[in-house]
Amino acid sequence: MRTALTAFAAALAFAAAAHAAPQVQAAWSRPAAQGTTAGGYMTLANPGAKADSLVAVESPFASAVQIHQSSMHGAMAMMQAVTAVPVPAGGRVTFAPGGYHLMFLAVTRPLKVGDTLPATLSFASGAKVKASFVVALTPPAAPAPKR
Ligand SMILES: [Cu+2]
Repeated sequence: MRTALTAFAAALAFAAAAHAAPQVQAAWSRPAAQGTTAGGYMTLANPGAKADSLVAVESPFASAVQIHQSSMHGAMAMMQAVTAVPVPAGGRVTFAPGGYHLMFLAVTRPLKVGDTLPATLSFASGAKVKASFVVALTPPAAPAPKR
């Protein structure tokens, strides 16, 4: 009984937290050999009325996950780790090659096209959002109107 009540309370808390939590859309990663680094790309949407920031990412299939930002310095592409990515209220942020991206460090298994890579995204608001990164060679197509 106690366990059931605890689970119920947890479900309520989750529902409340999920209400305005940021959403992860079109998450994908690229194929990678075991032990190497895989990039992670997605769109973060914030349906809430308050700005939020992505501050951490964890995946059971990576020894660590870093948040990076790529930029061009003259003709050289550079990337650096960032500690937070702001997601404006009612806005969205795209993670894509050449811009913000996740780095799944030392993946614990080979990533092949069609695999999914689960991850948990933590936000400054305290929201924790689960996502599945689909391993693919190209970004997932925009969702078709009737599917
Ligand atoms: Cu990077």
